[in-house]
Amino acid sequence: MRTVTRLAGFAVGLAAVFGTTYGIGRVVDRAPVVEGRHDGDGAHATDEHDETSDRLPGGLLVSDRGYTLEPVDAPADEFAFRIAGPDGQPVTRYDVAHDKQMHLIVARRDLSGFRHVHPELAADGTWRVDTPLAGAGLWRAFADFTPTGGEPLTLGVDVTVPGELTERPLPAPSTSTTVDGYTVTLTGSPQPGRTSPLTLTVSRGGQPVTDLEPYLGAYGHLVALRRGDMAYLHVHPDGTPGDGRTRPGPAVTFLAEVPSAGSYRLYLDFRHGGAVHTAEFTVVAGTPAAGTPAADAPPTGGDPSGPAPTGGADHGTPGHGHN
Ligand SMILES: [Cu+2]
Repeated sequence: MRTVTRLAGFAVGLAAVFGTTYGIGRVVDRAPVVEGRHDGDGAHATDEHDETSDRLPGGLLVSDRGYTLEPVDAPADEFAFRIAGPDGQPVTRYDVAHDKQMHLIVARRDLSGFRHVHPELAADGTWRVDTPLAGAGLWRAFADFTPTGGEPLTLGVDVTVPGELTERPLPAPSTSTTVDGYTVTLTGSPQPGRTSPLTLTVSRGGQPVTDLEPYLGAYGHLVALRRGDMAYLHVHPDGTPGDGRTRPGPAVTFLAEVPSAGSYRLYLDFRHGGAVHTAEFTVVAGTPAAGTPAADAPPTGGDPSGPAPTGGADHGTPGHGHN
């Protein structure tokens, strides 16, 4: 009984927060920069908004800048899609980025089941890959590519795999994880609105791994997905193999830009021993650095989901009266 009541209250709180933040603030503010809604020539542009900085994070849109991600019917053991270009025709020419013309990332909406694969392009513009969707659930598929003559894009589409749905809770934030016998530790704390270095350090059996193998043009490839909407963040490696300063481990540094406070799931792909391994972390962006006063947040401890929604929760604060 009590749980039900509390959940109901939580849902109402969320609705209120989203109504305010997204309904009024974000959507209206950002709508003018979503390409395709205006077929004008920029007459609507305002001087106050720099188009680049105003763009949404990647992966939230199925269609952006005239390009649309279109899933294609495929056998059950295959995933296939096309990218339709501004002329409505499938795009067949792509630039290589991070060693590939197309990066396909899939994850369930609960941020479990992450896979990063590289489909094959057919002459008619259809991309195909052995199905990366591992089991039932609500999946998001991200196509990360650069059409020749265009700019880099990440489009996202929902894909449902029927079956019994099991919601997996987001693992608690952690700075260390293990995968395939490797231990990976994370240092650095992403801060909203600025470029933050994140360093991942790989060891095995207590020994630092100093012979990581290049993978996708770097000693690691990092993807970050935001909890709540699966915004897909571009994270750039700091340095490339052979540049004279970047070592093949044990530390790999990335530069991450997170658009907001909140929880993110990080997925580090690294190659060692001829195989690609994926280490996963939950991080909370906007966590004050050590020594910084934590605003007026009470020391509740234990809620890994980040700052509580504000506005309405501060009853009882001295001096906060009602009219
Ligand atoms: Cu890739």
